[in-house]
Amino acid sequence: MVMEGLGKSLRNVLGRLGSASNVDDELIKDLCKDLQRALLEADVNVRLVLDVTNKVKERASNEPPPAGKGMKDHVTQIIYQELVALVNNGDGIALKPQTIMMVGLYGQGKTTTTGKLALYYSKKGFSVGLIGADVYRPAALDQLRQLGEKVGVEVYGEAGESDAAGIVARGLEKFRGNKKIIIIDTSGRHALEDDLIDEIKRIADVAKPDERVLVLDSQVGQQAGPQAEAFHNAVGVTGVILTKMDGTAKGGGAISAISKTDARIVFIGTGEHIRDLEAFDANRFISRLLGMGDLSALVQMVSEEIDDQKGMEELSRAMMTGRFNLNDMYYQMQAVGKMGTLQKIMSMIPGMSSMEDKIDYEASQRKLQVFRVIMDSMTNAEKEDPSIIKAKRIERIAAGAGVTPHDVRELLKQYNQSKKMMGSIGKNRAMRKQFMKQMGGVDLDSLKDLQGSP
Ligand SMILES: Nc1nc2c(ncn2[C@@H]2O[C@H](COP(=O)(O)OP(=O)(O)OP(=O)(O)O)[C@@H](O)[C@H]2O)c(=O)[nH]1
Ligand SMILES: [Mg+2]
Repeated sequence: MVMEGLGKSLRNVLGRLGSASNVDDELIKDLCKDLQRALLEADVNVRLVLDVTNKVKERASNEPPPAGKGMKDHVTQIIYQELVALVNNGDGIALKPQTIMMVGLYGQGKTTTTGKLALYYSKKGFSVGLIGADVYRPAALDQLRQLGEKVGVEVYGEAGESDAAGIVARGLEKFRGNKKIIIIDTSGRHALEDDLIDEIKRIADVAKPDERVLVLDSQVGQQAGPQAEAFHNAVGVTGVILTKMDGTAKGGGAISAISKTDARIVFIGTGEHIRDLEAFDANRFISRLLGMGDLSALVQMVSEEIDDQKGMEELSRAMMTGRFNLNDMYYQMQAVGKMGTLQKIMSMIPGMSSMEDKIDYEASQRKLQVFRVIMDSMTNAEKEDPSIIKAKRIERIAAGAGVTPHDVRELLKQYNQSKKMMGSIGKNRAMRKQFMKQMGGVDLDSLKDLQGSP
């Protein structure tokens, strides 16, 4: 499979770089050749391939590595960044009223993804209407109706009708004015056939959809390029959704698809369930493509932005041993405050993404700011041993920080809860998760593990 091949050959390129004894122009030239071969084999457009390798060459010879970073890490980072740039082809689908038309071959996941998108937009507060324009497969309308029922959105369809464009015209008439988002599910075929192309052209003419989304199974390798091109020529593909990213496929075919359409990847499907849809994230995608094996290198690269290694170690020690004072908590909060960095790291870790969605970064950020101000009004002795903080001290601290005594008590309460959990954290995974949630959702513990890996 081509995308497996792509991931593998890209991993080989990085592996070669990693094991080289020194990095010179010769090696970079060789690596770029390998990189070109890997991308060309994955059917990536020649122009794009040359763009990538020229940039890698140019940056590797002109940009000095940042202080403290070796040439290997530097070049790894450049290659990684240029691959991210290659797939980072624009923003996701806008959160505004619009009509979205799904296209793609048989079984790629159009109907399922239509349901997922319906849920996505409903959750964002939009009214959604679905139009079933698959007149080819008899059960298609039922499948869509079931999905509509699950999500709680209206579905327009005409069982037995064979004129897809007619259905769409009538569906639009019904939904226009009362649905903000209209999504049209269309038929697939085993192969690109003229009648399919004609049909989706006619539908596009009638619907004038804002987005024409190509749904592509991430298992599709070599054929992804020509498939995408044919759909693009017919309706002008504006976005790609990659499905079945939960499987073994790593989605290399997508690179060919976007290079043929100039469209951006907007979402990925990560399972059969209606919730299994993730906004596309170029960093995450490339780290997936490169495989978990290279994760430590990537994290290494980003973790350099968390400068206070020692503080991190102290904190981990505190967490493991249960000796945990307010200074530790303060440090922890500071680390959490570096949200940009932490978010970036999390985005690179396959599997962390679902967790990331559950974190209310803004709320924890606000809370942290208040806590920070309060701690700045405490003496060192108080931070070392918060148990000495009684009513009088609480009043003084509150006055110093310009907050109410209640806020100070909140902080102490949180501290006490955290401390109580500390003892169990080293041993118990569920506890660790709970703690993480309480502290604003960041698993510093596992970060530390990652940082510690070679
Ligand atoms: N594991 C996994 N399965 C998926 C995903 N998306 C779709 N599927 C499954 O893929 C199969 C085909 O999905 P459909 O949505 O019916 O595909 P389609 O493109 O509408 O197919 P036709 O209407 O026949 O052209 C179904 O069994 C889905 O459950 C995904 O992201 N992950
Ligand atoms: Mg379908």
